Amino acid sequence: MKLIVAIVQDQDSPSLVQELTDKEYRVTKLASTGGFLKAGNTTLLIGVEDDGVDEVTQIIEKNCKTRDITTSLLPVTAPGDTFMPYPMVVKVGGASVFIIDVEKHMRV
Ligand code: 2BA
Repeated sequence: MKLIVAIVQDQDSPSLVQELTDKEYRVTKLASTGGFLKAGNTTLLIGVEDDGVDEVTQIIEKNCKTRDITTSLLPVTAPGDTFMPYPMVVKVGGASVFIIDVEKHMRV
């Protein structure tokens, strides 16, 4: 068994969770925050038998789009020791996915 941890954009999570649950995968959805942009994102925990990993990763790929996000969170030093917000475009997504071996899974 594997635990798939997928960090996705909030906009992509409804369709992704819907398709996973329609296909009878079990999903837990957590509200999370990215360390870099400090913006909300969604972390999904998906426990899956080994033979389901490929299908789940395909479903994640299908539902998660790459987007350009403009952030002004990064201050740069300007002459005179003042800080100015500096707009910066970063590409976010589709998804950051970690696939972890599960030693044991119990439902008690
Ligand atoms: P954030 O940390 O808010 O990062 C948002 C996006 O900002 C990243 O998109 C990436 O394009 C950019 N970025 C992040 N750190 C950067 C840096 N040090 N310098 C320049 N640009 C940087 P994604 O790579 O698609 O990541 C989306 C979200 O997935 C991240 O939000 C974070 O919550 C999570 N994530 C990504 N990689 C991770 C990892 N190795 N471990 C834990 N969480 C991760």
